[in-house]
Amino acid sequence: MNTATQLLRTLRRTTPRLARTLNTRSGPSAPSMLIRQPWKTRTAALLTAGGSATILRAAWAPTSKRAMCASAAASSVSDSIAVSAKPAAHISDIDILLYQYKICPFCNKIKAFLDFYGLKYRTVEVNPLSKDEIKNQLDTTYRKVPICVINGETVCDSSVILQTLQDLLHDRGVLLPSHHTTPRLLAKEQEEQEETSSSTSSVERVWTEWVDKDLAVLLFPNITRNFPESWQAFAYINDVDTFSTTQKMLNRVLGPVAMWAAQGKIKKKYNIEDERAAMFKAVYKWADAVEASGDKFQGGRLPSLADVCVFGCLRSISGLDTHTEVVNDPRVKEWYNAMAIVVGPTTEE
Ligand SMILES: N[C@@H](CCC(=O)N[C@@H](CS)C(=O)NCC(=O)O)C(=O)O
Repeated sequence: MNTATQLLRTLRRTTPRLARTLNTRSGPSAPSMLIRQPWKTRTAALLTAGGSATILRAAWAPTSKRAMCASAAASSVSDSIAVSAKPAAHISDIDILLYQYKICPFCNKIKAFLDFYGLKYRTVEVNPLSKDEIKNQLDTTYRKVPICVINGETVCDSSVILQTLQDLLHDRGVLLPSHHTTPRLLAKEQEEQEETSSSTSSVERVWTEWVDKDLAVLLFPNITRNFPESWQAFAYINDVDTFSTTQKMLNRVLGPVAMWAAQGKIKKKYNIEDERAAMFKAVYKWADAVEASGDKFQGGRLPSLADVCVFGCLRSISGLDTHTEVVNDPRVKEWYNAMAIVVGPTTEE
């Protein structure tokens, strides 16, 4: 049974109202026509329709949202309509709470994955100075973010969180096959790897590791090159409703100072001389990989897991000057904008 059939069955079982709507819809209206296709094909077909696409989250969105999206699409002057199906948007039995720093690349990698699949989640903004939220609310000695509480289980480290989420989505039949890089498959892959030197998923794994080890670590020194930049990077603190005025004031002042002071140490640790040159070298390495695919994404017509991770990593510094510079680079812009469409805005609640 293919993924689309499985999904449709699950959907019919779990959301009878939507099932009735789908079953009784007469004629080949766009959503009903699309929902019968594998979401993979559907998204790809629409993504490659070209032009400035409008996202119509019709297939998996609740009725009111569907109506809203449909009218937005209808009033759009764009030359094509892309339906970005969110294959996991109907899954409500996975409870996800993400402990994060808003500008943490590892946290944003997870958020991009959740947004791509349409999984709903809540976030807890961690006070970077005290880390009280982790200390008071979680039973762990781990003191970094992201930490994710998934169905009551505390999972630390972005790569472990990602694997846990992949497993959960795989079990529900909604994970893109190319996004399945869990250890369960790794053993098999390793066998295959002995036969073929570059399987798709081993390439995927190399890139996802590259995001953590190369790209993510380059962002920090690039957003803290001087005090004004560090100040800008900590501006988000003002918008954290859960922080008291004192917490905001302390973080607003001490945060940028600490970040600026740490910049040199980080550069030394990772052997970075010219952070701007190093970041663009990394970003262009990625642009080369996208170009080599001959399509919109590194994964081809559909984003690979690496596409999602790189995008999340870069989105972490949204609103900062470095972000503007990177995403407006002619070698990055088209890919980034296409990713922004497929990942969509955050489904954070
Ligand atoms: N390997 C970890 C790295 C996480 C990490 O380094 N997070 C940083 C924030 S971007 C952190 O929490 N650093 C400790 C601190 O702020 O004290 C992962 O992938 O989750």
